[in-house]
Amino acid sequence: MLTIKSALDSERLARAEHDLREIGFHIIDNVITVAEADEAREAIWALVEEDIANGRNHSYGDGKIRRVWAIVGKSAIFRRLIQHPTVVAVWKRMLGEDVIASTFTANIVGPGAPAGGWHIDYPYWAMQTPFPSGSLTGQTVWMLDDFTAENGATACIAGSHKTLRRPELGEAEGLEMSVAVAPKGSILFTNGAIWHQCLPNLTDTPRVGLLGMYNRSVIYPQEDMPRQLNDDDLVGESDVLKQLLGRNIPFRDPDEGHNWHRTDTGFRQS
Ligand SMILES: O=C(O)CCC(=O)C(=O)O
Ligand SMILES: [Fe+2]
Repeated sequence: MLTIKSALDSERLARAEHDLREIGFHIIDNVITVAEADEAREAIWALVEEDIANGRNHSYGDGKIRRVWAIVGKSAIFRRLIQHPTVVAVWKRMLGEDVIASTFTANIVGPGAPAGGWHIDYPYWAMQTPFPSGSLTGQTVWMLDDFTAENGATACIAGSHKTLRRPELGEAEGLEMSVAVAPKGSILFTNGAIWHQCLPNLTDTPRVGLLGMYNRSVIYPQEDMPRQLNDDDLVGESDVLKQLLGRNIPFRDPDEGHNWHRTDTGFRQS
């Protein structure tokens, strides 16, 4: 079980919201314990080995940065983390009470990896500029290792989300960056429109992070979240998990006089 070490009080929540709107990012230290971070890290490592055994190579950055996709259904620890109360509180505040998850993956920056490359996150990269000024999406970087300036920590350009556009090639290189240095178990929250990247890993140890993206419910998720847990697995799970997986979105059917909801394989009547 996850131990919730401290509830996010309203003052801290207001600070997180302010920073995400004005600066574009906010760090909360030690959201989970080192033991919990280690449990999640081990679960990711098992999935990496499974991917390798199955010939799946979701890597970039000279093959040294590896993604593990669609993790929420693959271990109980990820089902707990995706709906962690601190995370849900922040994204409900930024993205609405009916917030949904867009994607939940791991990003592993291996030894000798180059920088990931400056970018903005989905759905912004799929959109025309200028972006709308309200937040559509937010990124949750779970640090499953200490993040340091040497091991591939995430870097952001403060205030860049306010440009409402993507960085031109090379544009971000000359700008001052903020590096998310924090202990294992901490979270970096970012506004999805901020210019950011993972830095090069100059050490001989992989840096493991989880990336939980959350959207306003009107934005189609990046991964097919409703399909990642089947109906049987969801029995006994929380309403917030069902909401995050997009199982509660009502698709109106005015002719039939009821709504449809997503299941793992299709739709059901509500
Ligand atoms: O792992 C990180 O530090 C950030 C990766 C990232 O920005 C992404 O994959 O969109
Ligand atoms: Fe990103």
